Amino acid sequence: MKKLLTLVLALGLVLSMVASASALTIAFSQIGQESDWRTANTDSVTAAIEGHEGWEFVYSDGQQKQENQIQALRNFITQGVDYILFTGVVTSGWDEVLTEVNEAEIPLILLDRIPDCADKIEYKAAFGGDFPLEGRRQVQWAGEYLKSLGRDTEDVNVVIMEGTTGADAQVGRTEGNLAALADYPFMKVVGQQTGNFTRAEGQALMESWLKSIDQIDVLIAQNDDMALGAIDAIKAAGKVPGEDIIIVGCDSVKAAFEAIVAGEMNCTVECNPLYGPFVVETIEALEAGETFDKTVVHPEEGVFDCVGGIEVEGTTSVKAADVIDERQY
Ligand code: GYE
Repeated sequence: MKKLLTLVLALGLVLSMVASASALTIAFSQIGQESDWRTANTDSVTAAIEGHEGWEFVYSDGQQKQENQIQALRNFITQGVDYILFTGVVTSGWDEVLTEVNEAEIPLILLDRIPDCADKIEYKAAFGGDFPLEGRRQVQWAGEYLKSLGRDTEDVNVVIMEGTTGADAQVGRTEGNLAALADYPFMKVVGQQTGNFTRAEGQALMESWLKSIDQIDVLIAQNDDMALGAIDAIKAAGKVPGEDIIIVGCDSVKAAFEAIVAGEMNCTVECNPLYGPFVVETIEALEAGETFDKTVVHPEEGVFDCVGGIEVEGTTSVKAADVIDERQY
């Protein structure tokens, strides 16, 4: 009897050790809920972690405020979580709090918008879009499409609707937009302002541009939500989106595919938000003792449009109508 009891106790101890070895608390400081991209990103990470046996997910929505995110990171430290996933609403101002994360020795994984202090802090892995490339592809698509229409002999007026000022995705895409414009001298920038990555602000900005700028031929919107908001403003002004104004978005969310198929939008450059599988694989590998270098891993991204076959840097566009059914977000 005594032997049996010892055996049962020993077995219990082993089982609890196994359970605690795989039990992890993973915290995510997310930016907010500004776009369809963000929703897909949050859903992907949440599902992947919550679906993993033994892993607990702690989520914090920063509601677009840096101070909320700083508070969330400090709370994660106090709670003693096992991993922190972080994307910052803007690029600068994270040095102090991320140093605190390092001092607490909580492994940090950078996602999406990478902070500008990345080279000064410790992190285990980083994963996010190649924003300058996405920005170049937006302009290259518009330039090549205009050429295919024979419109490279006239002046073409372009407006650039930027994302949240100071966000990595805005900084990188703007840099890419402007760099690529140098190759298309017939494209002239007549407006450049932020629409804050939201549908409502994209609509309001387009409304004001349509009132103040005589001729707008192309809209480069740094995300699809702003492009979709702008479409409403263009329609309200009695113009035909996708025809009177060529519209290029970014992200490749399902709603943009629908707008392209409906003829109201022309192109969307992909920025893949489905980070869940990457996060799980990375944490599993880190737990198994693997290490990664500090370069940012970029997801594979394409370009989807109204015609297909337009050559941009590193890829050829695919007609959105042909692949809309496979779209996951
Ligand atoms: O493109 C936009 C979102 O940081 C890549 O943020 C992300 C961007 C994305 O609001 O829709």
